[in-house]
Amino acid sequence: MSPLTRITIFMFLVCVIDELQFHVQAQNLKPFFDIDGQNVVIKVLENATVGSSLTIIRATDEENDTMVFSLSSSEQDLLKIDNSGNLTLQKPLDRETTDRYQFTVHVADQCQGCDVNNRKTSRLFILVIIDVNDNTPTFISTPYLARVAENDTVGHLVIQVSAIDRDQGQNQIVSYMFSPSTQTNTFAISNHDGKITVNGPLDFEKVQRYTLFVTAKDGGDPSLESETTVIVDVSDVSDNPPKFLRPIYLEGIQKTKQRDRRSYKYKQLTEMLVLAMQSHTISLMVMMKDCFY
Ligand SMILES: *[C@@H]1O[C@H](CO)[C@@H](O)[C@H](O)[C@H]1NC(C)=O
Ligand SMILES: *[C@@H]1O[C@H](CO)[C@@H](O)[C@H](O)[C@H]1NC(C)=O
Ligand SMILES: *[C@@H]1O[C@H](CO)[C@@H](O)[C@H](O)[C@H]1NC(C)=O
Ligand SMILES: *[C@@H]1O[C@H](CO)[C@@H](O)[C@H](O)[C@H]1NC(C)=O
Ligand SMILES: [Ca+2]
Ligand SMILES: [Ca+2]
Ligand SMILES: [Ca+2]
Ligand SMILES: [Ca+2]
Repeated sequence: MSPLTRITIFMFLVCVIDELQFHVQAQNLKPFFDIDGQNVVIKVLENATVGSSLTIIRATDEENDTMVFSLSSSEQDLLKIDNSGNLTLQKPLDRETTDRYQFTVHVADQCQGCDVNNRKTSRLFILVIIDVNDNTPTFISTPYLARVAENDTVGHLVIQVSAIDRDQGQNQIVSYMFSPSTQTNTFAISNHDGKITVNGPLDFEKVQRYTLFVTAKDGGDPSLESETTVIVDVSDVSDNPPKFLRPIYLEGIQKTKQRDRRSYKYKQLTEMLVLAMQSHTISLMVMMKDCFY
């Protein structure tokens, strides 16, 4: 074999080895996200503490190259990820303000001679904020003022109270009840819609104003509640004309009809005198008229 041939073969081998090395380097694969058991949707309670871990994002590099994690999100500084894929919360959450975020996790490998910026694999994740019962039902217009007529009957709608709760699901469902401090059962309240109705007889001569205390309670566990005052004024209806005592008077006539007129007149006048002392002037005048026609 001539020296020239040897050199040619040597150079050829060098080329082949070079080519092989280049090939191996090109074969170094980018890391990939583990799909198995890794949900794209990450759920977190809205009361999660700042600094707590939300999940570990898992990725694999075939060549066991060092992996570098990074994030991109429109929400600056909300999340942080370290190179073990540990995703941590950096700001407090509030589901009532924002109930989900989208963010992209990038993972790159640091292989020899590789440019880390060109070796990113990316995946979109969604952070879903789960409601916590952190809002109390709030009455819309408090205190409530209502008016009923004293002749309003059982079932008559007095007023509807309403409280809103900014939470979600059971944490938002409000039920209404009279607080223990409500001293009367002249009114009833509908548990689900806050309608207050008349539940017993009203009498302006006895009670002119009722003060009701209403509690609104949400369905959370534990539940939150608030209280409002409902003032119900009773209006007078002229259901109390001066008492005439006519039945007694008529009875008097019946009993004395058979007796002589003088006796009848005398008894009647005596009765009227008694009545006159008890009764209103107007009643007396009516009686006098009845008596002498
Ligand atoms: C978040 O709220 C839940 C449900 O009310 C409760 O069990 C949990 O202890 C709270 N966590 C924190 C960190 O306050
Ligand atoms: C993730 O980070 C949190 C907060 O720094 C830490 O408490 C937790 O131990 C870490 N989890 C893992 C698996 O490294
Ligand atoms: C990478 O590491 C794993 C576990 O440590 C090992 O089983 C595997 O053979 C390694 N792969 C390479 C290419 O070194
Ligand atoms: C109550 O009394 C007023 C006045 O007498 C009358 O106009 C009204 O219809 C009555 N209402 C009821 C429910 O009876
Ligand atoms: Ca790699
Ligand atoms: Ca909240
Ligand atoms: Ca609530
Ligand atoms: Ca909430």
